[in-house]
Amino acid sequence: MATIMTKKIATNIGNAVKKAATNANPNPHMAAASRAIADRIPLVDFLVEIRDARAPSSSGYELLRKLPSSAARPTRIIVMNKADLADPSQSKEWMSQFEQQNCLCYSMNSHNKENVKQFLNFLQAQVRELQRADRSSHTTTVMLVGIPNVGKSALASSLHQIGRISAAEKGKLKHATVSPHPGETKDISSLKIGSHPNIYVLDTPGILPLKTLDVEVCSKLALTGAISDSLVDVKELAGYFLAILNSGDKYKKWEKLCSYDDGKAFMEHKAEHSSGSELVEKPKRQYPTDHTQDFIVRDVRRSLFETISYFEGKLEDDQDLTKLIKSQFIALMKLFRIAGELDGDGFSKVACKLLNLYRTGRLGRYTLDPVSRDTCHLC
Ligand SMILES: Nc1nc2c(ncn2[C@@H]2O[C@H](COP(=O)(O)OP(=O)(O)OP(=O)(O)O)[C@@H](O)[C@H]2O)c(=O)[nH]1
Ligand SMILES: [Mg+2]
Repeated sequence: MATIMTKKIATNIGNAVKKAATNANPNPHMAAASRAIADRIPLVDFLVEIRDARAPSSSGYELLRKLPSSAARPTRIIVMNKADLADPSQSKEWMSQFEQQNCLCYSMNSHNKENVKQFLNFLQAQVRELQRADRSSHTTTVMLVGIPNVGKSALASSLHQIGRISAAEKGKLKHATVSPHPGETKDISSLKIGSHPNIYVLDTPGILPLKTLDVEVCSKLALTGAISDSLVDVKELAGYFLAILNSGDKYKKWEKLCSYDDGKAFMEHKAEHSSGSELVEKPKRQYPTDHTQDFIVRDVRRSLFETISYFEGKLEDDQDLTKLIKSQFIALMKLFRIAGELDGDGFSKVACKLLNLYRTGRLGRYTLDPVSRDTCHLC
C-alpha cells in the first residue's frame, strides 16, 4: 500500500536527484560509454539486459529505446537479477507479464552458483539454436547491458568462473570489478564463458540518463542503490524505506523475535489498548526461525516491529507517519549506540546503516514496482 506520504517522500527524493544531476558537470565517461555500447550492439549475437528484480520496470535500459529502428538487433534477453531481494510472488507475476509480451526473460541471483550454472546452460542452448539456424560455428558474443549497480559485473564474473571450469579452460581467471557503489565499471571488458563453441561475455559500464527519468523512478533507483547516495539526503532515503515498511505488513513476521519478557510487555500493552473484544493470549516463548546469526539484524527487526506495533497514530496521516519514522530513527540511534544530533549527523549514520541492511535483503524482500496489467513496452 503506497500512502500519500510515501509518494510525497518519493517525489522529494526524485526531484533532489534530478536537480543534482542537472547541476552536475556532464559525465564524459558515461557519454563515451553510451556511444561505445551503442556502436557494439549491432555486432553482438545476444544482448542481455540486466534489470533489478526489485524494480523490473523502473530499472529498464533507456539506451535500447533510443536506438534507431534500422539498427541490426541481436537476440534480446531480459534478466531480472537480485531476485533474492525481491518479493517472490511479485517476481512471478512480473515474469509472466514479460512472457505475455513475448520477451525472453530470466529471473536469478548472481551470487547463487546453481542459478548461474542454469543461466549458462540456458545461454548455451540459445547459442546452439542460433548456430543451427545460421549453420555457422563462429565465436558468439553476449553483451551485458543495464543501468548501474544491477549486477552486470557480478554476473559476468560468475559466468566466466563457472564457464571456465566446465570447459576445463587453462589460464588466468579474470575478474570484473564488483562493488556496492554504482558506476564502478568504466570500460567494456570481455570474459570467456564457454568453449566449443567459443562464447564471450562483454561486461559494460552502467548507463542511466538521470535528467530524463521520471521523479518516482529516480527515487526507487536511489533506494535500490542504482543512483549514488551522494546525490540524495540519506535520511530522506532511509525515511522512504521506513514509509514503505510501515505501510506494508512484512514487518509482522518479526513478532516472533520479541523475547519472552519483551513479548509479555508488548502483549500487555496490546491488551491495555485493545477494544476488549479481542482475546489476548499469553505469548508463547518463541525463537527466531530463520537462524540469523546476526544479532544486530535481529535487534533492528525487533525494534522496528515494536515501534510500529506500539504506535497509536494513523499511518495514513502524514504527520503521524512522520512521527513514527522519527521515533524509529531515535530507537535505532540508541540500538546502534550512535551519538550525535537528532535530525542531524546522528540520523544520517542511522540512515546509512538502515539502507545497508535493506539493500542486502536483511530487512525483507520488497518489489517497488507494482505489476500493472497495462504496463506496456516492457521490453
Ligand atoms: N543480493 C544480490 N546482490 C547482488 C546480485 N548481483 C550483484 N549483487 C551485488 O550488487 C552490487 C552491484 O554489483 P555489480 O556487479 O558491481 O553491478 P554492476 O551492474 O556491474 O554496476 P556498475 O558497474 O556500476 O554498472 C554488488 O554489491 C554485488 O555484490 C544478486 O543477484 N543478489
Ligand atoms: Mg560493473
